[in-house]
Amino acid sequence: MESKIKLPVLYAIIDKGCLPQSVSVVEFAGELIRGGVTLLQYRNKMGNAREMLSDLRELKRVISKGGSAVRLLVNDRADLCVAASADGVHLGQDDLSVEGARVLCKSPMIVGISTHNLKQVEAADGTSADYIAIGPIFQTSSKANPDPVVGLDGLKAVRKLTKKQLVAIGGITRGNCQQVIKAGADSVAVISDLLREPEKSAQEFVQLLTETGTRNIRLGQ
Ligand code: TZP
Ligand code: MG
Repeated sequence: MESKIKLPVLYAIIDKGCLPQSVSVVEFAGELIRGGVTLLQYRNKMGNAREMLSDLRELKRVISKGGSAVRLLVNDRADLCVAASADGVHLGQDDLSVEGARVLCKSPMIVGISTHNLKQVEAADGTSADYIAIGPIFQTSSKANPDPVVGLDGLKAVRKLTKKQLVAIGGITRGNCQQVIKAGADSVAVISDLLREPEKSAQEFVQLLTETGTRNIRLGQ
């Protein structure tokens, strides 16, 4: 099944557990948005539902105050997505199924799913998911117990299996993101390479990944 949505090239993940203690989720989001981010995911593996809902509501407030077209997705929790009126949910293999989450997050809300191998990608392709995330593409230290690295060749193989929007995740930096798009990803999801100087890093990612950047690497083939 093909995707109805088009994702931006940069998908910024705000992982609360990875932020320095002195930086709030809202401050961090503000910087990312100033740097040109239009798709954010809130990820919090340690917090309880109340804390998560409170963070999500604050995030919604800063996003709508800016009047910008920024979409906010919630990691793992379709219930909190609805409670916070967020734009969608990102599911893992152990969360609600895509169709289970759709009961709460009906289209045009976004439902995305994480996959880690070709079998999971094939299964996800047969669902109503709006996008499939595949990873880790490279080694990452931002995720506990990551699955084996997929690599750029694995990403190319995945690209052949689905027409859905494809998000690459895991170890993606400003130094390797162009190769990832060239290997077939529509979007790159990033945690750590946005943590230091978020506004500047986001700007650089967007610059590298927009048409000029990708055209340059195609011409350089
Ligand atoms: N899923 C697969 S890899 C990963 C997640 C959540 C972590 C990505 O973080 P980073 O710091 O961009 O490698
Ligand atoms: Mg999950």
